[in-house]
Amino acid sequence: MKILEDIWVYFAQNILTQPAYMIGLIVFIGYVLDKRPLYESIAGLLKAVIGYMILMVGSSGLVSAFRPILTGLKDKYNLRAVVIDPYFGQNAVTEGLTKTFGRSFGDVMLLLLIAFVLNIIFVRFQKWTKLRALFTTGNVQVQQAATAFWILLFCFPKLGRIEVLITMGILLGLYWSVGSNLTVKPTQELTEGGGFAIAHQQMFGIAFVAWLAKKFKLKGRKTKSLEDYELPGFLKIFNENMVATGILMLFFFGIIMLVLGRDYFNAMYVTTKGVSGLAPGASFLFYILTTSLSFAVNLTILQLGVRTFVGELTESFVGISNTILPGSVPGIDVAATFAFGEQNAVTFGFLFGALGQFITIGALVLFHSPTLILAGFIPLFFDNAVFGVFANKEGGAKAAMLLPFMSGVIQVLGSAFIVTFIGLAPFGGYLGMFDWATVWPGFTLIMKYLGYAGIFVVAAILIAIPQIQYRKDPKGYFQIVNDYEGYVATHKKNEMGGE
Ligand code: ASC
Repeated sequence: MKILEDIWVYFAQNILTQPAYMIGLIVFIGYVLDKRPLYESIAGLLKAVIGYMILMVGSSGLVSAFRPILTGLKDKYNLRAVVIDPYFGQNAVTEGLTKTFGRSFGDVMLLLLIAFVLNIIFVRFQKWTKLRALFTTGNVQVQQAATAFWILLFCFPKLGRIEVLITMGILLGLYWSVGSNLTVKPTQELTEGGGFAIAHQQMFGIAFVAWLAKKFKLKGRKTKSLEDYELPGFLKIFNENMVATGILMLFFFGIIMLVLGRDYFNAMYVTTKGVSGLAPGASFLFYILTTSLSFAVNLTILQLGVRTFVGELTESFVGISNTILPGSVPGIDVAATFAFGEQNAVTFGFLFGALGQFITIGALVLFHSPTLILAGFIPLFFDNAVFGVFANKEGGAKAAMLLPFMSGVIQVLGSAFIVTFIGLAPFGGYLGMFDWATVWPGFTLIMKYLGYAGIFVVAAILIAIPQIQYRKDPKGYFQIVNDYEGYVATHKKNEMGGE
């Protein structure tokens, strides 16, 4: 037994929670099942791992450069506020658990095992469950497990270790399977049959945005997408994505950096021992310029990483979906969507989401909210910029501005409510991603007020969702993953016939 447990912990720590190796392993297994030669399977594994590592360079470059700028206001003005960011959320939970509940959650690896096995079983028995996606993004699972643990203890303080583990295993396992399954259609449409779904923190959000964006399409008229705007005169330079991103971010972060002031970045230089921040005597102007332009640099790196591994993943997954898990797709990090769709939608989504968040934060101050929220970079970029991409694809330019804006408002309000309700506010952080500011507060209310019956209600809601999706389009439901071109052909015909 002990040896099995050791093997599992080793696997969970080094592969399951490290998406680069997880994706690499899936690619390898896929190729082996597809009877490719071993050398080709190993080459595929390496390319996928390297691609994912490139993505992480871009994504962590963005996060490490821009997170301190957004949270700087908290340090500078000594604010007591909750930062909405998954890492702040995780730290807050870890710190608060012992102080509030006198407990800690040491069973993450076991939980991931339960959820992973459940997810595979659900997909394997998709004839009944109607679930099609395999969740592979272990890093966010760990963050979500921490928050879910707090929520469960808040609702049911008396639950023992085993009961918590079972309840969480079922609820999170369902949320991961059902959520990523919800993204199958919008992601297939965005990537034109890319062969993957999203496994992240805004899966319900993506399905909702894609659905709502479609309503922006005017019947019988062509809806303008961001790429359809030919800008006149000097504005033409905004048609080039890198230039547009560079200028807009320079403006956006330039203002915040000026407000924070030179001293803040000089102090950062000292505390980080020169790793980041501004060296004494160096030019502040060029520091702002370099930092802001690095947004476009890191975004480009991130996209290169996605392009490197997604091709391998799609090709190799055929081996898995032809053999052990028919009709399935891998659910992967949401950053993968940045390599698809209209590039300016990323920037627009980010900026309009930020506008929504800032205005709402202003309203919290104005109305003396008991909890103040501070914008975090990860929800702004990995929720709202993504919503911009999906909204632009499904509903055009207006949707790409309005929906991320609304998301910004909701992220702040939903997080302010839940973090106050569950008593996490004093610890200064909350996960804050879209689903955790909407769906999970809803689940929390159900469980808090219905008691144990609430657990069954939440599970029943989750189980029902894929059934409803399936009933809307029984023919296309599996075809969209098994044969995307066939799916497009039949649906085009139906649409034309229906008009
Ligand atoms: C998150 C989180 C990250 C990023 C990353 C995006 O929610 O915790 O590190 O988004 O997954 O690529």
